[in-house]
Amino acid sequence: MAERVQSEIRKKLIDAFTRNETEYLSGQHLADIAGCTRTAVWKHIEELRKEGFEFEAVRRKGYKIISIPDNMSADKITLGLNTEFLGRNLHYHDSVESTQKNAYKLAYDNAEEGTVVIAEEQTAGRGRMDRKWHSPKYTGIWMSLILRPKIPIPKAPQLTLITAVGVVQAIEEVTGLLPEIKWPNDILINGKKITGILTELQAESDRINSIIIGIGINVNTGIEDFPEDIRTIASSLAIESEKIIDREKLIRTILEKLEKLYLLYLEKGFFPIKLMWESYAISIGKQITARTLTGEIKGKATGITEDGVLLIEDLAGEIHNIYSADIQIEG
Ligand code: BT5
Repeated sequence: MAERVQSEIRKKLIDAFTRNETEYLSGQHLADIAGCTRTAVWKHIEELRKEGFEFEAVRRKGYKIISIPDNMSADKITLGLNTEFLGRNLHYHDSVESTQKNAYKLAYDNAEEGTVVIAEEQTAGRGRMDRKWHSPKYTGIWMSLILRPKIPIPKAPQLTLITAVGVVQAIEEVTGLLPEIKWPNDILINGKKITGILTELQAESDRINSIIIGIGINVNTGIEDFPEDIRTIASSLAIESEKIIDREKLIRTILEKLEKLYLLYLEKGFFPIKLMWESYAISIGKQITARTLTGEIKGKATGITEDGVLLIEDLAGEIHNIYSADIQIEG
């Protein structure tokens, strides 16, 4: 709680500085805005300096902001974040093994719902089934979110689809690009993978304790940043739009879209999300091959069920329910 109050104060201060970039703001004025003492204002400014913010301090006039750092910071991300709970408790790291690992620990220690872990780099980023997720420094968004929905365990995969819809909406809004979803967890642009989503559970017997949603987005990644083996299948928002994208703005937009969708889901169930998801899905109506742990199924993807399960109709007209697989689109 105390941490939350401190970060609220800090947000109010940055907000005041960035709205009045050309003016000096007195210590007292800042203290009034932030609802703290002048000593606390001074301490926060020192903390911000350590994060790379630059201020000019002039006796009797106060402080003026000179520059904001290039790398991301929890403060810059949450500045102007318009959510109720998602991302309000935000843990930002320069480098971690995997944000999933940090989020797991936080969830285990009872972190509040909506807690988010973000890192500039992952040294052991993971995909599904322990595959590698390549997460080079300063180029992407590598983040994990903690949610605690009161839903039965079999419905947990729906969270992957909700997340995909939120990420697609946010990418559309921030970049103008039109991404598509490949069931269950890939977001593609021009057929190349931009985003992967990894949904993991902490559960006790039949009760979900928390759902950890990992989102990896190639944002300002250059083609040379990808290892050889994924260069032909992966791309980034910057490559596709030929522009550098503001990562913090994209993170905020994702958190905002996702919170809205999540609340809609808790109130109205999966149906409205299913309709949105289908409007972005590329695999539906196409001939696909689904590789599951038990074998390969070829056929036409006819849709998804209320629970987010993929339906494939094979050549014999038999319908298969696919809970987890890698999909290849044949045409
Ligand atoms: C995924 O797995 O697509 C889920 C990726 C989730 C990553 C996030 S980042 C934040 C959080 N922390 C983590 O440690 N993970 C999550 P899957 O469908 O299994 O796809 C993995 C495959 O994608 C790999 O085998 C590669 O072929 C390919 N791949 C690896 N890195 C990639 C990248 N940066 N961009 C595109 N494709 C990549």
